Amino acid sequence: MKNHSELIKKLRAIVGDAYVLTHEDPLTDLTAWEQDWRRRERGTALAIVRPATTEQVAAVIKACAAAKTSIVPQGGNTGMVVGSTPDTSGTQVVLSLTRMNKVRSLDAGNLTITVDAGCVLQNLQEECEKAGFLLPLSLASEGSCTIGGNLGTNAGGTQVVRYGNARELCLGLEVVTAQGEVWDGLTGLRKDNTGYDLRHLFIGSEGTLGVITGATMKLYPLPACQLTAYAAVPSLEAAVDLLGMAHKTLSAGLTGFEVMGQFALGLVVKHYPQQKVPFWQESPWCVLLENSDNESDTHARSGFEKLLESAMEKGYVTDAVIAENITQARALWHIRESIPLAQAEEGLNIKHDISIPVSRIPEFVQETDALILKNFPGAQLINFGHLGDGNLHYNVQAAAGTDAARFLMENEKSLNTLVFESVTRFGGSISAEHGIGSLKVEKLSHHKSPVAMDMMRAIKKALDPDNLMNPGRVFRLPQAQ
Ligand code: FAD
Ligand code: 2HG
Ligand code: ZN
Repeated sequence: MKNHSELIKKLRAIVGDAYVLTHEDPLTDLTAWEQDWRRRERGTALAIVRPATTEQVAAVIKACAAAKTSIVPQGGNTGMVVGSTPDTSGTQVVLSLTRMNKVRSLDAGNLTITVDAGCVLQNLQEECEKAGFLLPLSLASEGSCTIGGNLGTNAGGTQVVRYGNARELCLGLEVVTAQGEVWDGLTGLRKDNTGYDLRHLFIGSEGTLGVITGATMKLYPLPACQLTAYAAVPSLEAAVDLLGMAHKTLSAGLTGFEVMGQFALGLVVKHYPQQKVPFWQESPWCVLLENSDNESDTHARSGFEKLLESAMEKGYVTDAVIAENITQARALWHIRESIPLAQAEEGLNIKHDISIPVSRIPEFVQETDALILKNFPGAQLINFGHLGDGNLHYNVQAAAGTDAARFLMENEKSLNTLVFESVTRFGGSISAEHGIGSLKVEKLSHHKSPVAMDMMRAIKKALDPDNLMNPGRVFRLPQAQ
């Protein structure tokens, strides 16, 4: 048994008593740090440690490394795959970055912003907008997720079709290594071919290689207008055809293209009846489009009108609305963003965050839906997501009126196998944007080549030989004693 009290004493000396929370005081509620967003698992931490500076992070990691105590980096704790909460051993330190929430600098000429990793995404978007810039990373959890978590998971969201995911928006990182050394890679350079690009190792590594403490992100000029349209489409094939047409008509103006299945929209109507959801009863699928225009609202509107008229002539769209103003646009986006929340209200569910080449999505869905319904009669399919970049949230819920917890216990493994095998047959990925966390660890090695797995393990061993950084996430390795 390790002497944890010595370590706790050291941690308190580094960050201050108020910023080390433990179970010693039975009145301290650690749920916010120990329970994952989806309520899939509840862990028990040795301590929650909340540093305020990079130097404090480095000192905390050094102290933990010396005590061979593992660390779970945590941002907003909005992750979908149980990657940011401790296990049940009571021996892990949760390193929460949320006190590190300062903008360090904004370089208008270089179109970059350099920030602390604990900055909440929405606060950053707002800061950038005030300065006349767009930070084009947007997800429904933006009110609480952090830029460190976004980079740790290589988050996607709703603007990937135009701007790429978090990786593509990041020009530099500051990282504290597993040994407690600080790597300052906050260059802001768009070109730098001086050997391996270490930034890309840490992005998407889910806290398993080191702790991101700062980041330099790309900015874009604010568009003159961001217009939203919402369309009913008769099939997924038609949605894909509409996407192709939207690329041609709007070109780089196409900054969002989301798809929503009827059952998913029905959940929003059920749990948030105050929301007006257009066309959902008449159409099996609806699509949300965003057109960002550098000229004017009139120009953006005429682009959308041209697109939707042609799409209706071709039969790709059966009905459509273009938001008249910002309030209407927000209401339409709110429908889309409410789907995960409505699903959470509905209860436990199985999530598949998958990507498939866009052209093959309709065939994938048709084939996989049929297989699921054959093998799990009555299962309910909640299908929605970022069709513009080939990412579906292909979720499954227990049959109506049945026990969701029991359905998960009895079927989750075999259902995942069925879906992931189908994903692999269609040349897709079993995790498009949420990561592997704990929930997909067992599956990863079945869907990545042994060569790729060996290289990943070698990188992990080289950077974190004692396996102290978020152990058990992405893959399982023997734990240091
Ligand atoms: P956390 O949940 O705290 O952590 C996530 C992972 O990153 C963990 O493995 C953690 O150890 C690691 N990590 C956290 N901070 C650091 C750091 N500083 N250094 C190193 N590793 C770190 N995701 C998408 O990609 N697209 C979406 O559209 C999307 N929509 C969502 C909608 C809702 C309603 C919710 C609840 C979640 C959604 N997510 C989405 C998932 C989640 O919000 C993202 O994964 C987000 O990037 C996580 O950020 P976070 O700060 O909450 O990270
Ligand atoms: C989204 O796109 C998120 O809304 C969550 O990635 C997806 O709940 C989900 O399955
Ligand atoms: Zn998503």
